Amino acid sequence: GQSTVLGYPRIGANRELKKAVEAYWAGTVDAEALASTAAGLRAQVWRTLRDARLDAIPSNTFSYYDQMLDTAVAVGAVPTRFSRLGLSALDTYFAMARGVDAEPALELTKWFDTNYHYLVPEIAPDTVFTANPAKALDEYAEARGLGITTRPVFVGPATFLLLAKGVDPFARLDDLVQAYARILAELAHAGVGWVQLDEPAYAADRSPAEIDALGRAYTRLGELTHRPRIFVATYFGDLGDALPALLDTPVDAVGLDLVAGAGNLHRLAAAGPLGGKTIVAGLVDGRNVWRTDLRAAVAAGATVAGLADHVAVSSSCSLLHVPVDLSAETHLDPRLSERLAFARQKVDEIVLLGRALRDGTTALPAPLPATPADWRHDDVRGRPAALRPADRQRGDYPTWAARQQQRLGLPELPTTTIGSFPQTAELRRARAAHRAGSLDDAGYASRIRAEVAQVIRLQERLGLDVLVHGEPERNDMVQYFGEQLDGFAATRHGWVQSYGSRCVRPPIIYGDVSRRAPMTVEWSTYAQSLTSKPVKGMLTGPVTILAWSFVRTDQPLADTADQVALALRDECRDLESAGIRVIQVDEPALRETLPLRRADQQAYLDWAVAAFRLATSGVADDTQIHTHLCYSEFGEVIGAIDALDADVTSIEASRSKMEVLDDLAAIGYGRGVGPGVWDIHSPRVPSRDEVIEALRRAVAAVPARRLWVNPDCGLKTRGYPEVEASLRHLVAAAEEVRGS
Ligand code: THG
Ligand code: ZN
Repeated sequence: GQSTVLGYPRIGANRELKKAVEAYWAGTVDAEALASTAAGLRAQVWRTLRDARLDAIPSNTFSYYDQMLDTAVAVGAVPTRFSRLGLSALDTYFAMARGVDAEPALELTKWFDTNYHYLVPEIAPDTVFTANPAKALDEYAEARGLGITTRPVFVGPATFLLLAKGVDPFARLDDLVQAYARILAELAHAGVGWVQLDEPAYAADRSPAEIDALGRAYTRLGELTHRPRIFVATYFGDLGDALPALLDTPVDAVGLDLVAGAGNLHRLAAAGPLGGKTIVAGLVDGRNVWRTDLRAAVAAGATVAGLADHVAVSSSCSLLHVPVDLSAETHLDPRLSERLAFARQKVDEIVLLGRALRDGTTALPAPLPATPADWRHDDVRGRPAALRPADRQRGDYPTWAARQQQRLGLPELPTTTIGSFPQTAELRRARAAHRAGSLDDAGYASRIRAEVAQVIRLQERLGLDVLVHGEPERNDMVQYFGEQLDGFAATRHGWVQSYGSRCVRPPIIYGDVSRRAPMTVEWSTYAQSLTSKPVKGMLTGPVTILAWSFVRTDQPLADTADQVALALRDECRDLESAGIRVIQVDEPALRETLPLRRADQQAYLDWAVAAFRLATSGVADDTQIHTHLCYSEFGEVIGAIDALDADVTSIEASRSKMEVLDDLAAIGYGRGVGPGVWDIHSPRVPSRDEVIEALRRAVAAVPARRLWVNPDCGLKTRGYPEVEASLRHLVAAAEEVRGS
């Protein structure tokens, strides 16, 4: 079998792309310097893949910001609101990605169930699709110049439109396919032998009409006489009925995710003769960091070989979703690193698998020995089994709400914030100095305490009712807990692109999770010691901790979630004993982790809700539990939000004009709710009158005794001047509406 990958990280081993792009935005390097850094990064990737002896190498997987945006530009889908700005091609591109004064950016949203975010193309009825393959052609030529033949990659036309917004974009598929046909002709003209078109949207539920349209689109493209060979890549799950539809078209290769979509193998077996097509078997997990069980993978590859005339081996999806190179992680426990594979190591696995399938004699490394005994914590493993339903259950809401109110003595429409306060440059410097060892533990702690004290004073001065400590000690809301829990490992360089130039460094959950010591109690109690107002304890929930980590695959997610939940349950109890009366457990990832297929969603929601309840139900009735969700379109998860059993839920609402309150009312949600009255995603300061208007709308939808007043989300990305002004207006508005 041939070997290939569907895509490779583009950020560089040391996030060189992030630094270059941000420097260009800041005006400290020009377009030429940016272009030359980018070319260097591309050359590095191609050479790496060639030197690893990968047979087929992708190109056009580089992007200054996002591959959906690149495809939008390639098909001429640049909204007139950007093209009319009269900027250079590069600045028009960045205007679409980030907005400019006069024009907000394209919407950013999650790429399927991954942690990557793409820009949503805007397709208007009058959008004229054109063929602009310049970027792909340039990269192809650039690689040829290095002696490397590549396969340009684009998002496929069906997925592109299914993810776009506008008036029924998918109805424009025929028009769009015309533009792809012209792109393919130009590629063929330049000598391109293969092109890859990605259609991950078909791993989610699709209507028969959408599946027919996929078949029609690729029949049309496959029948072109002047084209490269076409490889349609699918990933993130089972294709279901879309698989036979795709196999029925005259494309040359079809890629299947055999990691997230084990059912694809059965479908393939049922499909009958494949007419000479190559099946590209995605056998190496592109979304997690574990070494592949190569013997099992070879067996699956051999099954595919028995069904198809030609088999190639690849990653299950683009390697964009894993860190670049494990060899940079020199500090990890060797018993852990020998179990890991990042993008670079996955390429070696794929090459080995390709050889093994071709000649059948390649010696494969032995499977790993059993997990080290000290990664097991029998006390932790025993706890979930000993749990009873009562351990995930609080008392009777109306009774406990009254007791909480008695203890907290809050006014009607209590004001609060979501938890984080601005992370100043000085704070970041202190954290970096502490990490580097030039600031000792005591010096760092006193720096953090000073910050907490300042944040408490500010909130008292503003007159907020429930205060927060501001989270100055946290880099990231998952990383922070990962660093303190057993069973988690942190990487030093394991960056993964989240969106644009922004990256995250997800921790790795490799063993049984347990809490060595209290994680947040010191900071929360210090903050509480400075004020008589209640200070909220701040924790990240079990679902979000799992969603933003690389998770072990040797036990069900539900079990790992319960282990994390038990650690948080102990933390909640410790906060409570230390005098903290309100605890917020954030679950911003609850909705984004929802499985793509409806058939899998209930099982997920069941364990997700159960884990949250396990984390939060160990406290006394008069300790108030809050949760925060970073969005307002609940869709399938709205029932689960009610089932979380939190006393107060804060949500994003300002952009949707409080409509979310009607959605909550419709399902009979009857507890506290804090609809955000200030859109913190924008640097604008809302006026007092604007906040009053938002509050009046909220009061019309929810009885005032259940309403809280807060911003949409945490304040860590904002600056102090705007935070202070906005919170002043927020408090004044609450006072005004309380009185009326
Ligand atoms: N933490 C983690 N995952 C996440 C989020 C998070 N996934 C979804 C969402 N939030 C993504 N949002 C962001 C927002 C900001 C940044 C990254 C993802 C960011 N990163 C810094 C950068 O790239 O410069 C690096 C931060 C650091 O030094 O740790 O700004 O909140 N886990
Ligand atoms: Zn939020």
